[in-house]
Amino acid sequence: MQKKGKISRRTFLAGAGGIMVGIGLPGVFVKLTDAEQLALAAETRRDGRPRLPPGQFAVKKIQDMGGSPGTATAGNWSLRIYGEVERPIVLSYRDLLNLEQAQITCDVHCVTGWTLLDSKWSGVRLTTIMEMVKPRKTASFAIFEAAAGYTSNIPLTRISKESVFLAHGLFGEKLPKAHGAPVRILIPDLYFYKSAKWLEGVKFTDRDEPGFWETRGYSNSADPWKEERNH
Ligand SMILES: Nc1nc2c(c(=O)[nH]1)N[C@H]1C(S)=C(S)[C@@H](COP(=O)(O)O)O[C@H]1N2
Ligand SMILES: [Mo]
Repeated sequence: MQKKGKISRRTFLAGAGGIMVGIGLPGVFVKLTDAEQLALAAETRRDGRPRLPPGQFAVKKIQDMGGSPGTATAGNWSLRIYGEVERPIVLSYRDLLNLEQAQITCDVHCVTGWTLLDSKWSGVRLTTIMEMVKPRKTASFAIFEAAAGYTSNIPLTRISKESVFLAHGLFGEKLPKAHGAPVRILIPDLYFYKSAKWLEGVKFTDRDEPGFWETRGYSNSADPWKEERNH
């Protein structure tokens, strides 16, 4: 199974390679005009990094990258938050909506090359959840568990936790099923495979647990500005 995943992904990458025709991709790219691309190339983020990471191209519409959706609806979804924490909890969708809500406008970067600029998400910050469950000092990683066994992992000390969201809204609407409804994780500054759709659990751990793509040839650290695509 692992081998199969790796190969199909590589074939997929080859199909998307640089030329932006979108062959082999589930969606069709809506590209920027030449003028927009020039302006974008000159843009710098607040943190001083270029707006567009190396080797990426900007698109105007989010791509549906597929995956195995969960069967949960808002009515029966629950999220287990556990592991190296003082107070493990299980949240319903309603519980999540009753927590402090936040919005973020950010860019997301798929390892296959597309970058969606200015995507608008709503949800709950991971830090809000962390205040509730109180991770122990030993908790250095968060593992995101999604439907059908998909997982992703992040180190809690080396990334900006404030921008990590449990997202339930996209562009002012309920998050569509294809993009991870009822709730997905959003980690804007790492390649988008870290942003697990159809989220079911968040586990805090003292040891790293490389996730679905991280164990199939993709980078564990996944920094788009360092082009950490493969390992
Ligand atoms: N559960 C789950 N989450 C997932 C995936 C997946 O296959 N299953 N694919 C990842 C990858 S590789 C990408 S690029 C993004 C795509 O999200 P999108 O379909 O909303 O664009 O979701 C990520 N999260
Ligand atoms: Mo991806």
